[in-house]
Amino acid sequence: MATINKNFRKLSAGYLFPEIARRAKAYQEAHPDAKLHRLGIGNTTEALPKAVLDGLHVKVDRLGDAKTYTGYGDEQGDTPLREALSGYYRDLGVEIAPDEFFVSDGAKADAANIQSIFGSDNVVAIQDPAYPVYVDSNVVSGRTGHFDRNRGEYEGFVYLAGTEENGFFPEPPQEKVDLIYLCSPNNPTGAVATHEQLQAFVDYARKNKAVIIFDAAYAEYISDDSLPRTIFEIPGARECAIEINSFSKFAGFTGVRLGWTIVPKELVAEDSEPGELHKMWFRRQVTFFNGASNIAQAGGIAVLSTDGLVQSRQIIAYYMENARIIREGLRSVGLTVFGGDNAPYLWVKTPNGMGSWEFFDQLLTQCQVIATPGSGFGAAGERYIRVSAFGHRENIVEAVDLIKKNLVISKENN
Ligand code: PL4
Repeated sequence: MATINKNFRKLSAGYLFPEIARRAKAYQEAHPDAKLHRLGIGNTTEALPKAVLDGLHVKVDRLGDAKTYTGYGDEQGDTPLREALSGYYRDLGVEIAPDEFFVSDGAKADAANIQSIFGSDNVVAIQDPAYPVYVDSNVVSGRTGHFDRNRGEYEGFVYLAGTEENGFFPEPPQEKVDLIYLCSPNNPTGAVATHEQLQAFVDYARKNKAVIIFDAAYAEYISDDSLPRTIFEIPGARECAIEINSFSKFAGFTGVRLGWTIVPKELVAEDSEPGELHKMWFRRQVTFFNGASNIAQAGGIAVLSTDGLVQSRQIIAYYMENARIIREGLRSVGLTVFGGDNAPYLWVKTPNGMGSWEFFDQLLTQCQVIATPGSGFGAAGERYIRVSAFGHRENIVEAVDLIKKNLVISKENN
């Protein structure tokens, strides 16, 4: 008799993004003439630049000739791409050996799967609010008790709240935890950790033999050179951190699909030797994953070329100009806005202490603008919404104009 993984029953609600899509669809069906402005899901919209397209085309052509055709590659990624990634980190002032990179088909799957190399009794600390994958993957793997609806939290997790008071980047936990998920630049708040803030986590992790899982999917959006773009800029991080990153937002690969994870050879857990976790992730990937698409990997190499970097960064600058337009527009109607300086997300306080979903509905019905309710990222996200800066400029400008024109904010309590 088969039984189910009952941890799935613990999951608090439907996955956030399909729920947003469901509500948007219902509104569209009820208002077929309405033009919706989608600033919800962080989805890239601008065309790939020439240098990257050229890299993709060359690989496609090579697949069309038996003399240059290639089938399965190494599960951990093609060596030229891992060498190019190593060069990219060298330019950031950090040495990572090519064989410490594990190329993937994107950061989401790695963020969900990485917990599988750790014990099921590990205590997990999560930034709150956070990208839902960190939470849900650990719930399904049995590292929590039930979801407490009153508190909006799972029993057993240690939540590290990002609040206005701490600039949306928390301090390390007071108690002993084993795994710590950090995301900087942060989804959803747009906050970026300083060297000092990350150093405090690295010091904590080394002292407690904890491991930091660091999601740097938006690192390329940092324009302030005083801020760290990788956790490996922090002394001691090689012993205690794994970094997950992606070409999705870096280079518009949300549909192409390509990412990477760095597991340094010095990384240790309480009961492991240096090198063991690195070998375990290798073993996990070669067993359960068959490698990223070779076309996508050729595209990744093109992104990391001199022209590819220049052209990809021009597109990032375009999205960051969107962020500036959104920030100024929302502030002009009296909303309190955070983020959007070194990240493509703006974290907006709901007016009059309104609930996140309530404000989501107000933006949808009054302005035909779709944002993401902050509560979907955790209890600390309640009374905020996230606005994504991805989108065509004309759509962004139109959305901001609609908000300026149609959003009704009661002035009394705001
Ligand atoms: C919508 C912090 C977006 N259906 O594209 P990937 O897999 O390389 O990257 C996923 C990812 C990883 N880490 C962080 C992220 O923010 C994301 C993408 N997040 C968003 O709007 O929050 C896209 C979400 C997608 C999903 O469920 O991830």
